[in-house]
Amino acid sequence: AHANLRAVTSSDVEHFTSILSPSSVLSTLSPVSTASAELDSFNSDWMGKYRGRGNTVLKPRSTAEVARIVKYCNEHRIGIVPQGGNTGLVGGSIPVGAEGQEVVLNLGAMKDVRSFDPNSGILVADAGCVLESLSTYLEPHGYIMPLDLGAKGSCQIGGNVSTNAGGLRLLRYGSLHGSVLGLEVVLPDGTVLDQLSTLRKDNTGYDLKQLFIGAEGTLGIVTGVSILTPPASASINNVLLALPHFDNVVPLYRQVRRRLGEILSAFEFFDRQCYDLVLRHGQQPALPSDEVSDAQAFVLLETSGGHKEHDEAKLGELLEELLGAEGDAQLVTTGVLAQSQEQFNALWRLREGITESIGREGKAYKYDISIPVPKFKEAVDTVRERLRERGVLGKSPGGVSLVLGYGHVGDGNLHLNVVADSYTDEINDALEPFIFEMVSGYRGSVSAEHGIGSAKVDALKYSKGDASRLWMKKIKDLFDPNGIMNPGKVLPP
Ligand code: FAD
Ligand code: 2HG
Ligand code: ZN
Repeated sequence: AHANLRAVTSSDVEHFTSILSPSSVLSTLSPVSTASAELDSFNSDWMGKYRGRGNTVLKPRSTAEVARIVKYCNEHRIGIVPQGGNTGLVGGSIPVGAEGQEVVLNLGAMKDVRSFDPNSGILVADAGCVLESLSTYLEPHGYIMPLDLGAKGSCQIGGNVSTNAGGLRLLRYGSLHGSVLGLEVVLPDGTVLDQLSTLRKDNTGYDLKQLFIGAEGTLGIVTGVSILTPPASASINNVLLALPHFDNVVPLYRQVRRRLGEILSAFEFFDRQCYDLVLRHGQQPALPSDEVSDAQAFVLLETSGGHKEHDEAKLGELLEELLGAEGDAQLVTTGVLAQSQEQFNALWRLREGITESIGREGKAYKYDISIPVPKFKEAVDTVRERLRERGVLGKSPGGVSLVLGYGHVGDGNLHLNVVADSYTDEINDALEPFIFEMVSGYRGSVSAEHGIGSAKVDALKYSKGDASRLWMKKIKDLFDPNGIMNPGKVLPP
């Protein structure tokens, strides 16, 4: 329970119905009396790991409505959990307090594009716009979103900003700290902070909006986003390469960067187990199985450039060089260059489908860490060995079936996933703080992109020292002195 907060009552629900339209309030309490099953999807996360006990969900339709809710909750010491597409992987979008101590404030009903300037590529949108719908909106204008992730069909731009989502294009278009130009945020006292700038350059004092990028809903509610979108490339290709072992990934990355230069737009890696897993869950093999029987690692690279012949010539030379190499110089066993839009999509599905396949396979213990790329395999092997020593690897029932490694090579971000049939203390204790200590030993980060949420609160100290955590807490207290905003997330109490 959160000591500073009280539970929502019928009289609060009555108030919410008076300030919002009737369909915007879901509550098990009177006068609304929604069946509790209808609240299930708002109280459970994408992985099925966290279960909240919120009794009230509010779906405001405007910034003014958000401000009214927040002001009331602040005055009455009711917690608020901002929720976007609920695809987060660290239990950040689910209430963790006692029953009814937090309302879920779901942004899904705020989904309009506010403006788009086809000259500058600057898009201003409501926080609840689904990422994929923004891509679809931009398509006829010849622009794309600067970020792309497997959850695009459900995650919202406000959620992306709040988690500082990375994804598959970061290598090319950089992080949201660069592409977000402005934000509109409802602060914990109900003030609307209008920083919805559409300027490329603005050096007038502290850049407050940066604080909300990656704040995971602990400092305020993002209601609008201004973002710089890049022009769509005329020519896009992708290639899947099979590697005999992981050690070749780094030299391959160097060679690919040298050869492809400015047209490289993604360089993603996944290990053998990931490849077999996605095939088991319905993806089509991209390469004949006898040709990849010895492959221990796969790399998916993408190019986006302005000139078809130029790009294809560059790619052709690279593939010739890679596939023609012999002896020690031979970094890849085989590879395939997509020949059609269908094949292009199918290659991407092999990579993007990993998270979903893991979800179908079992329960995942997820670690999204930044460590030096040459250490990716060592880290995965070390964790597997640890689980073996603890007697939980392969144990049935209740044991670990898979330890997988994949991720964004260009960003130094490894996704280390441990898959088991259930979430148990035994497995958790074998993994934590072991993995965090390992990451700290590499001078890495315990979260490269998914954030801290409720899952990694105890791990924060492995990446942020005493002084950093102290100043983070001061910032939190300054914005949210009553501790109503996403309580129990990011910072230890
Ligand atoms: P939610 O899950 O609803 O919320 C996430 C956090 O942000 C919570 O703490 C919540 O309180 C807060 N929040 C949400 N909206 C707001 C708002 N408007 N104002 C203030 N706070 C808010 N992440 C990556 O970084 N890279 C990836 O490649 C990637 N791939 C994924 C693939 C799959 C299949 C899945 C399921 C997830 C993936 N994720 C990835 C994680 C997740 O999708 C991202 O973190 C995403 O940005 C979350 O957006 P959302 O709208 O679903 O937010
Ligand atoms: C990805 O890169 C996502 O696919 C999800 O960040 C990673 O599921 C995961 O651990
Ligand atoms: Zn990722």
